[in-house]
Amino acid sequence: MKTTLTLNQHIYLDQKNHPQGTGVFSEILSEIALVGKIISREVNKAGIAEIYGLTGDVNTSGDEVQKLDQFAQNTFVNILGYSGNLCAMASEEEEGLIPISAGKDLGKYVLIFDPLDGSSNIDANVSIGSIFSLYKRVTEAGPGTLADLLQPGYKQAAAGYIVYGASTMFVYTAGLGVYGFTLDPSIGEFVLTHKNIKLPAVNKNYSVNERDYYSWPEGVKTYIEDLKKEGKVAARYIGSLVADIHRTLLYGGIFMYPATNKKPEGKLRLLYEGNAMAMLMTQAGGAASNGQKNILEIEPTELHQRTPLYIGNQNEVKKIKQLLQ
Ligand code: P6P
Repeated sequence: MKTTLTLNQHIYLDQKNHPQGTGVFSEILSEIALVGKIISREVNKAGIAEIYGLTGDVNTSGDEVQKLDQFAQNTFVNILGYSGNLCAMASEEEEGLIPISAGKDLGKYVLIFDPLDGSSNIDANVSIGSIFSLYKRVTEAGPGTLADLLQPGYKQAAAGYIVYGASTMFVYTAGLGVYGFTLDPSIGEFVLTHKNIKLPAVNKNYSVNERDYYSWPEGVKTYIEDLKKEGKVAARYIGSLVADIHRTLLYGGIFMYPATNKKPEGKLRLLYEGNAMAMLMTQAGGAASNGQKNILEIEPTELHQRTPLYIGNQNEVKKIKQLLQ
């Protein structure tokens, strides 16, 4: 009989690779998994519970806030802010640093997250996701500061996403490979289904919103036109980052959100979209660039800064960088 390894078992086994570990890191990952289960339950019953639709608010990105967005945001803050393992948080849904409530212990980690990315797709029942990046604090003690949050992606202690689709999956890396766990609703546990994910070498799909074609840099136009002339690589674009990255990770290919003359820094955010996806893809044998440099080496200057993103198969990212020079 096939042994079932749950996410919590995997996390605690993985903890043995970090002898100096105190178990806090494992606890945080388990708390994020709990957040994922709670959001999954709401996403999967949104239609029935009539919580589709808008709250009437607009977030820092200028996106209309969906009811599920707000629910996801509150779930992250309440669960991760409770345990005393963090000293600060940051989210797409909040303009500034999210402090840990007074009276709670202040931990040695910070968490940056997009609680529900792609939420504009909710009403069409398209896969959406939560994205997270975990860092060790850089300041000595006391409440976390912006310095603890504005760290380059290569300093991530862990990164991952939860994709709410045909099934709910928790995909993460702690720097020793990428692991995927599928939620088994019958036992309420994430179970290991994708061990040590490696990006397939073949460039199977290209994924970009071609609406922007005439605003792209010339190098991107050339790259896409060459693929079309070959006619071997399928175009796949969902418009939900977690879904597009998940497919790229499992099937191979390239995802891009280029800078355009209307969006000179692209659309996607470095801290809670680019960095996590870049760590995952790199750990899976791929690459991630802003067109000039490795995403993970960008020194952030503000929480919501945007970055162009070219991510996926190493050779394809390299080709695009050369065409953009
Ligand atoms: P566009 C969703 O709104 C999102 O933030 C990402 O999930 C997705 O990759 C991107 O925007 C899609 O943007 O301009 O193609 O609709």
